[in-house]
Amino acid sequence: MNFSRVILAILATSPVMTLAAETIQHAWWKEAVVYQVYPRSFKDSNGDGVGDLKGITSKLEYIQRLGVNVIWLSPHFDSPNADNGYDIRDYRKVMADFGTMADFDELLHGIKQRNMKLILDLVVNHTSDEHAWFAESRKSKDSPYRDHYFWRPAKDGHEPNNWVSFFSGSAWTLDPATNEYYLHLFAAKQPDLNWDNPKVRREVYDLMKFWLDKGVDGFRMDVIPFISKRPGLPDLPPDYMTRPQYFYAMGPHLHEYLREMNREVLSKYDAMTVGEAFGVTLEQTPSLVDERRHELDMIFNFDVVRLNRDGEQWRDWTLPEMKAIYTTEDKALDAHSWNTVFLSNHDNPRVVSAFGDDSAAFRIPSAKLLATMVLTLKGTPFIYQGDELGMTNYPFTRIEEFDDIQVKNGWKADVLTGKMKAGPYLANLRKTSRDNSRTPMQWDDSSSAGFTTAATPWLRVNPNYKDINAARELADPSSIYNYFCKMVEFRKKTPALVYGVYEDLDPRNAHIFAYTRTLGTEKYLVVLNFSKADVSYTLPGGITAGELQISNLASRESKTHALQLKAWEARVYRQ
Ligand code: TEU
Repeated sequence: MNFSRVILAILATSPVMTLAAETIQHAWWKEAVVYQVYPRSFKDSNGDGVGDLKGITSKLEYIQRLGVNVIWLSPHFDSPNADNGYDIRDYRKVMADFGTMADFDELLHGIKQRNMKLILDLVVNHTSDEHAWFAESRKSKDSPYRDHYFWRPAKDGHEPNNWVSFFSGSAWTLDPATNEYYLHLFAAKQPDLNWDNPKVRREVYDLMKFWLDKGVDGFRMDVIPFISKRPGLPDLPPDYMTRPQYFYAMGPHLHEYLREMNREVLSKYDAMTVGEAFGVTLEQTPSLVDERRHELDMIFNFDVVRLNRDGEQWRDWTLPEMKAIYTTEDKALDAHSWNTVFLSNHDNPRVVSAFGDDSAAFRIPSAKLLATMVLTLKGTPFIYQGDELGMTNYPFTRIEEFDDIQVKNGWKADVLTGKMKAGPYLANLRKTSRDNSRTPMQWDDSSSAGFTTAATPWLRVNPNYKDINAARELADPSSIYNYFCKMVEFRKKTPALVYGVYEDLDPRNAHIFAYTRTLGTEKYLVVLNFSKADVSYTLPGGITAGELQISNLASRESKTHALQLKAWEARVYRQ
């Protein structure tokens, strides 16, 4: 549908202009709904237990039916898989486990044929230690590639500084070949690239062009705020030791490098960019996404998705805290900036387990409520594979069941050293581990949930696959999947849900999230009951609910100011 025309028509007839026509900057990526595919876990086509590109191609119809129009593909590049592809050995090659370049071309073709777009994962803060640049770099102190990375001699017989890795321990590893340390903010097999070296930046711009020239539509940029390091690599101040991301991010040349990347590459294509902004505060966000600065289109802010975490420890979150973040985000971003909305990804637990209620009684309504929220808030929605089915966290009980390097390193550093007890450590992982979202997609009730014909998939299938799977949900009109389809469709045909002004009507209410989205005379009211109790709710400010458009529990209540909401009920009204 042509939003521009609809919006101009609405504004032309609008007596009260809540949003002036000139403040709306249209863009396809603002109107998009993005679906993240984690290739390792999506669909295995050749029976080796690992998902692959042909598998994704075979499921494009499933994705298209959902109504999403952009696919974000987690890394599919050649990699030794120390961190499941976030350690790249060759940026121009497809990971052998996932197939060939011909398979990639076929996937891209299939996506385009269905009028969808594809964005890739640009992981350029670091490479694999098996990348040819690093292999050269480590050979000698005067290697022409030495300065592609950060090499430093020992300081008083120790690491060059006190920086910590996100995957436990020091961010420095001593390399015997030259007896110097190299920097890695993540695993030792993920050395950080030195962006202050113009040759590195040129290499990155070239590889971006390589994929854009193939026809991809943009990038999700992995930990992009970390690319500019603080000069002299000063020690982490003590209060940053448990949240080093805020020290590593936003280095002095970040804006300069992003603008250069934009000028040299992105401005020449109709591409979308979304930066993974780990360590970026809300106050800093506009400096990255204000369109007049020509840096990024939008970023992922982690305040909501990590609301349930204190460092790496699970904490119980409250609804007023969540609402306050959405309001602060909204206020921080003006008409020149755009936001994202997401509650999960491959680094976080399942959305229904983390923010809903995955018990048998409430899994379905709470998953639908969360879908309603993500698809009616302001910002481009990102949906992680399997969340459209209400897939849940995995019932991990033993350390051997995990695959993630973050878990394995953490176990060695914290449990095997006696710093933490195994029981509570596992209990925390059960709620927070990244592997919760990486278990294979549940396609049907055959063995391994139809993900693979191999005897053992690379990561265990959630035992609940007989109940929770795509085949079952496609056939059931009242399923989470079909509700998602309906919500995506509703958002796509409703400009107010994309561009409308956001207002939280009741910020302090501990159970109800009630907000409006207004564009000209078009206004929608969203009411979400975030509790397992039924709630009688009087709308604040004398508001009366209008015509009911969507309900996750087949409610019929309309035109009233006193709502009888069931547990986890979600409704959308047209005012
Ligand atoms: O993640 C960035 C990041 O810093 C965190 O989300 C991190 O994964 C971890 O959860 C910190 O506690 C990106 C990728 O999304 C992630 O999969 C990679 O492992 C990481 O970068 C390194 O490339």
